[in-house]
Amino acid sequence: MTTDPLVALRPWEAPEVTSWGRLPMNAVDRRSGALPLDGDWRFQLLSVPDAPVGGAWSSARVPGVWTMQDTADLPQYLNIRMPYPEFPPGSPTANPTGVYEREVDVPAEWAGRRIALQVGAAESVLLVHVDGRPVGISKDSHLAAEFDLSGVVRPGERATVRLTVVKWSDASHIEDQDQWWHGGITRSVLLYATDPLYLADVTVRAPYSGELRVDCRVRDTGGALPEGWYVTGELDGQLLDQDPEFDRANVEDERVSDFLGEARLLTTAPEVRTWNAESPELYDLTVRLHRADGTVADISRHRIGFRDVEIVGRDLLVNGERVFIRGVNRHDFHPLTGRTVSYDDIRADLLVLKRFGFNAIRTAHYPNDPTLYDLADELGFYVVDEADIESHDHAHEIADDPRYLNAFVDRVSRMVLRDKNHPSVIIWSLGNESDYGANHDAAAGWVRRHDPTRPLQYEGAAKLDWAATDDASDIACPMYAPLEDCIAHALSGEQTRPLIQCEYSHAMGNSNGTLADHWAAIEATPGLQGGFIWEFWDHGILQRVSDGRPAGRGGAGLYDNGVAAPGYRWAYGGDFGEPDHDGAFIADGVVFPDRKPKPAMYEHREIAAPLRIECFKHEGIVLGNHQHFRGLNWLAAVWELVLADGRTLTAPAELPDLCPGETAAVPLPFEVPRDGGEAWLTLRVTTAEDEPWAPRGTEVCVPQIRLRGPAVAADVAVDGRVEIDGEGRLVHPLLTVAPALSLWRAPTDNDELGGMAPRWRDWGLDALVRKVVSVREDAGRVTVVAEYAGTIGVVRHRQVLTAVEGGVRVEEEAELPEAFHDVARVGTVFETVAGLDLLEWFGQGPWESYPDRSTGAPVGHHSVPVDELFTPYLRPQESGGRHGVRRFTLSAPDATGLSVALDEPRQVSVTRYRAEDLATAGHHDELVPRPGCVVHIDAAHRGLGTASCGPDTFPSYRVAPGIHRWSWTLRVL
Ligand code: IPT
Repeated sequence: MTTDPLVALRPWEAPEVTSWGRLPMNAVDRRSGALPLDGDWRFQLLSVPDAPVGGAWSSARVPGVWTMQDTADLPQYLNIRMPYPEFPPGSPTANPTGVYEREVDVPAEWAGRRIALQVGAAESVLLVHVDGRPVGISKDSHLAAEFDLSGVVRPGERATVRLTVVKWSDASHIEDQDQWWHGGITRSVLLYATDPLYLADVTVRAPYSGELRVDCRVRDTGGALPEGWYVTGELDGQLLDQDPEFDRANVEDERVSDFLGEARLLTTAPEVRTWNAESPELYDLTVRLHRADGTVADISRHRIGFRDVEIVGRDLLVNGERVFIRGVNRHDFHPLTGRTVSYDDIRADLLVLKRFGFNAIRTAHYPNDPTLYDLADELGFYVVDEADIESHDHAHEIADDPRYLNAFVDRVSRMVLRDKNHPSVIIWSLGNESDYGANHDAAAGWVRRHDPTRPLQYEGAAKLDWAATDDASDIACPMYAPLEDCIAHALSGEQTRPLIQCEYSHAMGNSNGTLADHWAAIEATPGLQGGFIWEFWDHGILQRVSDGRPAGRGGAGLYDNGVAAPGYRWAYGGDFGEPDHDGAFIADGVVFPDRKPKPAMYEHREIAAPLRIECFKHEGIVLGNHQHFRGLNWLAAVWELVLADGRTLTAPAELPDLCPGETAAVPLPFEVPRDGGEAWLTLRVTTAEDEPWAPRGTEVCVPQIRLRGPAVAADVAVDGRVEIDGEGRLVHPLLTVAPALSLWRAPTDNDELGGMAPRWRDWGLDALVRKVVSVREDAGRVTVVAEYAGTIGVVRHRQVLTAVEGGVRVEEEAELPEAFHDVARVGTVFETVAGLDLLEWFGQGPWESYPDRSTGAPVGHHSVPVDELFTPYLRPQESGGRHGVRRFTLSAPDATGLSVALDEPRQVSVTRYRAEDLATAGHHDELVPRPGCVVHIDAAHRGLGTASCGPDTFPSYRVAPGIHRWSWTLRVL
């Protein structure tokens, strides 16, 4: 039996115990001037929390999870299910427990000062000992815990700090988020000292009006406050006023002042520069606590922003404006360190988000690293700050379990106390996927009293009735709601509060179909204001293939462009040998694990474009400013006239001076040549100057409008021969596999989880059996009729091959019986000889696009090496498609090769992989590229949708049965 009182308490199975000896949370940032304790600590991993600590130490990096370092306990991915069967508050007997220890030399100059230890974050139970003495306990894995060590350590001497971290606990049941399970200390540890008289908290109210109020709470370790103390504040160098009323009430009445130690500072910022996500104007606020002689006892520095957030009717208003929330859900994630992220990591995340048009972040599903909020203030994001509560597997039991009441209120209140001064935080969230119960109402009550300046949201409450007015949510914030339901609600006349989806457009694999349709509806429907895409990251962990271990920090640089270096791969659920896991569902972000943006990001960027081409009228091109607060002077642009004949003409663009919401016509910058066929006008919009989030010249959006439709050019039939083999297949010197009918694609994650792919396999779409019915040859033309048999019927396919000038024209017709009512594609597939490594096309691009995700890909003349066309989604799947392709060439460096002209804009893909190559690989590193090209030309291609978690694509993007016709002409270059 252990004699350690902290261990003997078994706090890991006591939900009522949320902390012991922990200091109250506050908004005074102690990071600067502190003694950092990050680095290598002595470490041992116990198999159970009450095992004796032995003499065998290894070392572990702090901050860092031990699951990504060299220990026996590896990451495990499970979404909803807990990794063990014990009911809350129980935990499994086998319970990895990390013991971290190190010596700390307490500075001699700290004599007489108050000394505190801050542990940035530890999951899931932290026990603190100093020199063998129990100091404190903390739970709440994503917020800091502070402990007063004043009476425990001696300045000028060395102390031994031991941090014991128990992995599984009662708290794990309310930290059941959809992410990797890890264990360890994930944020920095530090020691700091203050005067015995110190600023215990600072609360800033900085409304749009500029009337600043700063409430300060002072403490004295001696107990009663000394006579004569006072607080001053400075806003950008200007002294703040004391609130005389307030001071008198607190200072003159001995009892009140001794206990409360409160002071209030006031000012009105003249000509206030207000904060919003487009122009995040910040002010420096410095609060000083003075001793009676005027000397400074403590300082607290803040960067504050003046802004209002309120709900009026059913609109969420920022500074009076109904802003659109173009949000994303963000975890603290890194492929080498798990949940430990640096300032640079976070900044890089936010720069990518800004560059792709996002203006909001939901800190899914816990308070993120404190730096996130500093940077969101600085770069401009609206933040939904979410408490660390997700009880998914046992949601119903826990929501009303009084043993967890304290934990709910504790977690929500500590988040609010930490983050309340950030202008970026516009909404509090009670957590995620935890049903709805009295524990939520208790936490909601606390927030609403403590911070009436911000709305509160909780999906679990609002989902019961979007129109309710008496629950724990001020916002209807559903997840993955069908668009038609959202529109119907907004039009119903019943709407009582803003509708902003907390999660939508699930970004797993090749996804985010119908995003543009969503936004067209949001922008057109009062009452709808946006949502948060699920999610930012693909949480792939860099893993050594040889021994299956996480690469850890040693993996730095071993990836590029979304792909892991040879010998490594992006691990997802199951890859660490977890007996129970949820596979690739962890890879559902808009960026790869190395933060490389997926093609869907370009779609988002265009949908969020600040400047748009509205239409083309006789007076010119109508441009519109779609921002809420900013003019257009931060943008520069160039016009492009794209002509089907291959020309792209450019002209400088003068952008009109438009206020938000305004439109103006500008003259068409080109004389459009009469010849040249189809014509498109593109505006390439870039940053005019350096922005805090992008250097000058960074592309912001590429709006486009069609000026002229295509001219119809008929192929001229010539006398010639089309060669076919005995099976009626085209024989061509540049093709290694003749053109055949294809109805299948390598299932996307949406196809698999949405149920389409299993159906397609049942139907035999992946292995259609071709049988020639007839071959008829006459004067330079061959007609081949074949049947492609699946298990549910036969698709009749006719190919008419005609010799035309320079090549062969292929006219095709496929007749899909009713049973084939929702197939992946209807089109042609063929393979080319090796060496044709460059694709050039006229159509949408340059990035990947699909029928329901093609808004962000402008029509143009694009050119991309074949190897770069493919998108390396973590679990290989259909990828690399290009929408609206009119013609393309595939060529070798010596310009030999082939060209294909299509009858209409079609979905085309050129990759190194057959659909079955992709469908049978679990990871990208298992793929063996084929030397030639696998080319698909589709008459119809199913949209991507988001059915891996949420709505499927719309019926209009599905492939209907019946007759499909398409044609194309193949020529040798
Ligand atoms: C929803 C979760 O909130 C989120 O954490 C993630 O799991 C997402 O789904 C899917 O990737 S919950 C789901 C049951 C709708």
